[in-house]
Amino acid sequence: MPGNQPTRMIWRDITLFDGIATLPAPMGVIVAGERIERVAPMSELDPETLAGCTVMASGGVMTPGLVDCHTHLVFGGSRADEFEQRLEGVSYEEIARRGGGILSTVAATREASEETLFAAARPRLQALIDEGVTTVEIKSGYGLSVADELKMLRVARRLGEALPVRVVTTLLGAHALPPEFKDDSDGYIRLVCEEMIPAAAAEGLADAVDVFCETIAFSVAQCERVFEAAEAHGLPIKAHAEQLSNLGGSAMAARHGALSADHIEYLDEAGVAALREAGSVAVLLPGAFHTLRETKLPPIAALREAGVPMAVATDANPGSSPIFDPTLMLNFACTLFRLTPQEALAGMTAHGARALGLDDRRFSDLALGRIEAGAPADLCLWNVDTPAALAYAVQPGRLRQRVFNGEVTHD
Ligand code: DI6
Ligand code: FE
Repeated sequence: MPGNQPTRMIWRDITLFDGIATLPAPMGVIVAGERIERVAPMSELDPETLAGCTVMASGGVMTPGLVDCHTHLVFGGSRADEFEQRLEGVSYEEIARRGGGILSTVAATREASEETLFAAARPRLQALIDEGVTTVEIKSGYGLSVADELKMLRVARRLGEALPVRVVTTLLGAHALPPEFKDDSDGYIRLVCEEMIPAAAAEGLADAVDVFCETIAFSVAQCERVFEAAEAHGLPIKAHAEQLSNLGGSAMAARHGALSADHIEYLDEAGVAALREAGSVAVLLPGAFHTLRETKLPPIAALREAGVPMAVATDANPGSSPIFDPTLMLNFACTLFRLTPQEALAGMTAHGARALGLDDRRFSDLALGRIEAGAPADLCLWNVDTPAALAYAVQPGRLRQRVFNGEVTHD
């Protein structure tokens, strides 16, 4: 081998969705080591260049590795019993009032050891990986005490060490009010601000801080206190907002420079404008919309018109979105929310990365979610004819090759 240059790999004659758009020509993608070295039409690659590369595949559709920017993959227990109750007509809210819902997962998560949580989450994450995910965000939020939130975040970090996937962690201490603070939600917010965030920051366990801004969770003012504490520790912020009602949580989050506002079925014009001005991402979660049989659609046309980037994620969690299938979300985003297949794909690649602050050099030296020279080689090759076909058919098992950080993990 000449010198100590890394072995080059080429995917040739492929149809390329680069994270934003589909490139029409038969394309070539060359990977050297952990990075993408070159992306070019086949006609521009001379014989000498081609001779220096190992052909990994010829033909097929290539996309960036999928980015699932919103999950709650680490949790104890199951809520299959509540699913049955809901089918019998008991509402999500009524189940919550009976002490079920999020709080039933909190009880099971507190009970579980780190080992148990890890063992339960691993196959969920493996399912995402096997369908093309190379970057995943994992939230805490079912511990709701300093020790149990840190336990969840530690499990999330360990998952990223054990499996070939980038894990981004988010502290969601302000997810629900734990029973021991039943009549003192301000007291709980103080705990989040004064103990939980500092502890997570000190141990380097959280990459961002999230809140649930909703009538059944925390007020705009309480969420703002959480954001101020996050800022004091240099942590970026995001919000579950406008999921069940319009409180203005997204606009407040945008004023604080939020990476994203997530759910946003009830987002109004002012909220759309605030996201646009802040450059925040609108994260769409069609799995929760589907599971809760929502009827209020997020303001897709207004977001599109304003140029707000739209991400798509699974929201994988035991209650409102027990769905561990990223390509199904591409289909749901189109079928339920009327995104174009290209928009849905951008939502699970370039814009998903942006919702995590990983699309540019603001928070890291990665440029994830795109296929371009210099970016980490996180790639998926699919057995489909066109990128749109990935969203069109609901058909697991079409992943032909998966490359994570320059390593072929699936072939
Ligand atoms: N919104 C949701 O849809 C999930 N969390 C949130 O803030 C629900 C999580 C659950 O039901 O366990
Ligand atoms: Fe969520």
